[in-house]
Amino acid sequence: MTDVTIECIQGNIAHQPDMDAVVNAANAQLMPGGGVAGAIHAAAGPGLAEECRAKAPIKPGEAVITAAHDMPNSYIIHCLGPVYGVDNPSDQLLAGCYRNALKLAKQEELESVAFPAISTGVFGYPLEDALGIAVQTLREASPACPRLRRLRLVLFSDDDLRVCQAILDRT
Ligand code: AR6
Repeated sequence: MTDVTIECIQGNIAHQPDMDAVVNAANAQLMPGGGVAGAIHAAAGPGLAEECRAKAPIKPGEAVITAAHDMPNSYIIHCLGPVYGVDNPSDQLLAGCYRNALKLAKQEELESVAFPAISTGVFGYPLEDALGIAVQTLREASPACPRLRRLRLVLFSDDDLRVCQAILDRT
């Protein structure tokens, strides 16, 4: 048994000051973009893009970790989600993002990590399917991280939050 809690909230992934790390729904070049990547790079400042340059590119399903720069967290974990229906098998690549993010959390002995709904914006992954994979993968992988206590899924809208809460309640 694990005592890792998984919660979901409505909010902005760039404003989660009580978490050790936040996860970026990155692009392959780890550069500023729209959505989550735009919000995180804006909050972290230009030092983040500079650090990212040496770590890019990454492939769908992969994750890399950087400092959080001007953000109040200790780290940012950058995941490249699959473009739905283009990067295949999309479900396994999406699960890989969450699994690889937790491997980095284990390596850095993190206690808390906040995730956005990776791939469900520009990359087009249907929200309910993506969140089902997120919850299942986090539940499967978190027992291997002895220091981990809290996982948070940060949804951008109240509607998305309701979908996520229903998945957490029934699984
Ligand atoms: N906080 C929490 N969730 C957010 C935020 C935020 N600040 N902004 C958007 N979302 P996306 P992807 C939600 O497009 O699909 C970027 O341009 C959003 O409603 O950020 O993995 C990158 O540069 C959606 O549910 O990520 C890449 O090129 C989810 O977060 C590409 O988009 C993910 O939306 C990555 O696409």
